[in-house]
Amino acid sequence: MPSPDDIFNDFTLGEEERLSLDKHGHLLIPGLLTAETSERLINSLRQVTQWGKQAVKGHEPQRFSAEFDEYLASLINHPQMLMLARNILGEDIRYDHCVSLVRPAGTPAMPWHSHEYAEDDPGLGFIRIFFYISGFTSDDGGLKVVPGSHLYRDRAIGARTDDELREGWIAGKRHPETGEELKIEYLNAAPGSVIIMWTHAAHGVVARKLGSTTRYCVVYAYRNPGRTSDARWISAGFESRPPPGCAALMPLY
Ligand SMILES: O=C(O)CCC(=O)C(=O)O
Ligand SMILES: [Fe+2]
Repeated sequence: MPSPDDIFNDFTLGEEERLSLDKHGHLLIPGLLTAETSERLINSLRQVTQWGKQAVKGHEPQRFSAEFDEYLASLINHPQMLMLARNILGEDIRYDHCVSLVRPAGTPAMPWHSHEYAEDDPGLGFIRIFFYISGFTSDDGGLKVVPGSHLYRDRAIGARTDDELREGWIAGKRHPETGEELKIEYLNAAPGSVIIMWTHAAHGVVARKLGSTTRYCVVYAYRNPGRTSDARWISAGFESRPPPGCAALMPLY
């Protein structure tokens, strides 16, 4: 049984999981979030969505979610979150952002893309920890990926459709370690699943069906310090007055 302070059910990210993450670029952990965490997160995300209606440009509640909600902020240095991030990135880590990814019924697909960080230095890692509170299916708000694509550390991956990606970026490329041809994988996630992804991985999101429910998700990002980060969504005010215990995680370098 999880204790009341736990956000995750019993789980240790060991060598096997680390190898899988490094090989594929993502790791799906089904049902990791406790029921209570899921409930609190949904309340927080609804609140953040409300704030979003009066968004100020440059400090949008969606992008700076932890700055608009105390519960979301309290998870930045939650012991289980830090353990997960440090098991992958090593001891020296920084918080980079906390973004709400709430997709109501009818939300269109998100095109293929990747994200940047230290393209020239594979020693500097950047991970995203997605909390897929309501889960998704591969045809309804699902995340799709290209296992192995993260190893190219290419920030410029982009395509509007699966075919465009297959005929474009993927064409002729192989997994640098296994030699297998790269291909698209459509994920399915049970409610409460967590997906960890290296930031350079190619990914896109399938449209949320018109008759579906709202897909609730929030992503926390951590990285090794060493380079600037385009996605570092931390306001000056939040950086100078971080949540309790978070000061060491805030600096850029
Ligand atoms: O909404 C999602 O599932 C993923 C969104 C995304 O591409 C991102 O946060 O980088
Ligand atoms: Fe993305």
